[in-house]
Amino acid sequence: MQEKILIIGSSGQIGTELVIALRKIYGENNVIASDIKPSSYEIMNSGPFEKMDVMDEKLLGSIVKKHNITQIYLLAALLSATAEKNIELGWGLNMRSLSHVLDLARYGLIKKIFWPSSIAVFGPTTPKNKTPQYTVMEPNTVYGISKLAGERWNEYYWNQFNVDVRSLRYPGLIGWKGKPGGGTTDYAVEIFHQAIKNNKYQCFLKKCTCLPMMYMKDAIRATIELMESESKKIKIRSSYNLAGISFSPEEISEEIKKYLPAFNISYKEDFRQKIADSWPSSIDDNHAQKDWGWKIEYDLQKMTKDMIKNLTNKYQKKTVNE
Ligand code: AKB
Repeated sequence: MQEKILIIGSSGQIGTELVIALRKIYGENNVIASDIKPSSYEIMNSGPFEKMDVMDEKLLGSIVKKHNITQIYLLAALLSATAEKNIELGWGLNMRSLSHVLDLARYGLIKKIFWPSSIAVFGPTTPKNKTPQYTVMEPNTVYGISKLAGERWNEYYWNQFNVDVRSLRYPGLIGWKGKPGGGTTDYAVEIFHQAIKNNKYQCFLKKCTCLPMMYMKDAIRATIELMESESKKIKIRSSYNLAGISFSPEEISEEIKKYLPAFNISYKEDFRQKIADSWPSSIDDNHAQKDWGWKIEYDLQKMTKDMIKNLTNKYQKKTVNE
């Protein structure tokens, strides 16, 4: 049977890359992008797009029926920093969107769901280094609380209704195609843009704040590998730890300086420092490795090289076209 995939949140940082990757595998017309606002030029011109607010359960149901959707990747969410500024919307959007999609599977309209969780499910009482899959979880941000609640709902729907839902606890994601929107780890993307454009960057975290991160190419591959694994291999239905690479602003700026020696970083912490301080510094993803064969490819050096190369090209093309 032909899979038909709906990506909710195709204009965001992950959606921008995931839609294109899935269209290459499943065919352009079998991957329907959707968002409240238009997606990238590449997405809008390579396959179907539906304008949709995921809070509108009726509209979601009608789009699922119209396209005979079999799988949903639910990427729409308010991230850690933005959700702290609007706690009602953060909680409402993050929880209601998940419950709408879980119910579509519960009542047999779709077969499989991907839903991203985050390292934000951990909190200040969690062991900071090599944080294990099963540990103390007392998140103290709205985003973290919503992700932990979502994980519990996933497992519940799997146990009670056999809903095939799969999830990853993403670290901070770094890519050159889409920009992140409202997270605490956003600095690790902004730093590349500012280094290439202005040779300087003011970081909103302290120089020694070490956080788990991952290059987008690895994150997209992890997502697709998880979704394409046989169901019996997926032993964890809440969400899998995903380690990535851990570094501080100072360490990434040293790596960038190897390509842009004049680059200068300064530090002025804001409210996001407190969020970062509550998260792990590094993650243990043993279960993902064992259960479905996960293996990371990009380390800090390889990622920095690829980011600088691609972003420099992007900015040069922009200047030529201007
Ligand atoms: C954020 O910073 O809020 C996100 C995340 C780690 O989930 N990038």
